[in-house]
Amino acid sequence: MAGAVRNISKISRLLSSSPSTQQLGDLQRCFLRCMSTGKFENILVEKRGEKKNVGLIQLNRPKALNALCDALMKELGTALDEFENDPEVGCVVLTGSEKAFAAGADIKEMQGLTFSQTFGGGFLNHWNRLASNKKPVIAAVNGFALGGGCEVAMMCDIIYAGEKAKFGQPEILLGTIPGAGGTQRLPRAIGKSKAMEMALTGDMINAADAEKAGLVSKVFPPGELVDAAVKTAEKIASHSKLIVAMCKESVNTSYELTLNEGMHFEKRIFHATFATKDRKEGMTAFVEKRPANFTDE
Ligand code: CO8
Repeated sequence: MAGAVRNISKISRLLSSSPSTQQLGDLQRCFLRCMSTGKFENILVEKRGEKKNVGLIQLNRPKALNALCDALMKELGTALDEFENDPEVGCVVLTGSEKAFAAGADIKEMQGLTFSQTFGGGFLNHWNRLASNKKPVIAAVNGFALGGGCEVAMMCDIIYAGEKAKFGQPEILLGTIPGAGGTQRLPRAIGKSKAMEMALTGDMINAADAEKAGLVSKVFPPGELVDAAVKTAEKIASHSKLIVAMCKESVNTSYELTLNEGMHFEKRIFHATFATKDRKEGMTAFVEKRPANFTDE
């Protein structure tokens, strides 16, 4: 509610002057934030990019460093569903604030829970929603990505980091262990020794080390991070959504299968692209020396 009031005051301020083009852009952004603040309590949602083909989700619990409470994760699922069903959107960017992408699952929510409540109640099972998104998701990580925050970033397809980002799995310091991929996706991303070091000590690594280890693909100055992620997302969104989904599925399958099985799967998907209009259009456009006009069919 406070966020909505802040946004409404900003809109009134801008309208009472004669807004420049840049201010009009601010105005539009503010309006979108205002709309999404009305709908969601813990995230901000808008569409970005020249063609508005990028869905941007910003985690927005600043006082709790974007701790991933149950309500936030449910809202994230809803926002992802909406972008998944929006034919305009071809890629999603997930970000937080400059101080924190997310400082983990909400410790205050977990503090009083018992084994029977977590095991019996399937505690936080819905966190998997992000990992099963069909459209690609880019994590733009500024500040802390700790525990569940690091795990959420790793559920995304690409991670870009701000120079001051810090990644860690500090659950061991709380007397527990990672529960959403920290012991599974992290070793696959950075190797056993580094993952084991992080999980067993609880120590954080900085953006430069995360890039060196292969956890993140690029590092940017904090203020440029989200725009850079949106730019990459626009590029992905300009391709056939159908083929992008097939490509994403094929890369992700490499985590599940042996090399032989994976090669077989890839070949089947490659052959399947020949059943699409977009494969024909892409190759015809190349031969005719013109840009491809994909229709996602
Ligand atoms: N949960 C709840 N609240 C949090 C969390 C969190 N994870 N992190 C920070 N906060 C709150 C603090 O309590 C504080 O609130 P208040 O002002 O009301 O006291 C506010 O955010 C600001 O935090 P700090 O004052 O601590 O800020 P600092 O800048 O001093 O420190 C740190 C920043 C280093 C990030 C520090 O806050 C910290 O260590 N946070 C906890 C990090 C952590 O341990 N994360 C792992 C949590 S466990 C987890 O993620 C398991 C995931 C399992 C998923 C399973 C899915 C199936």
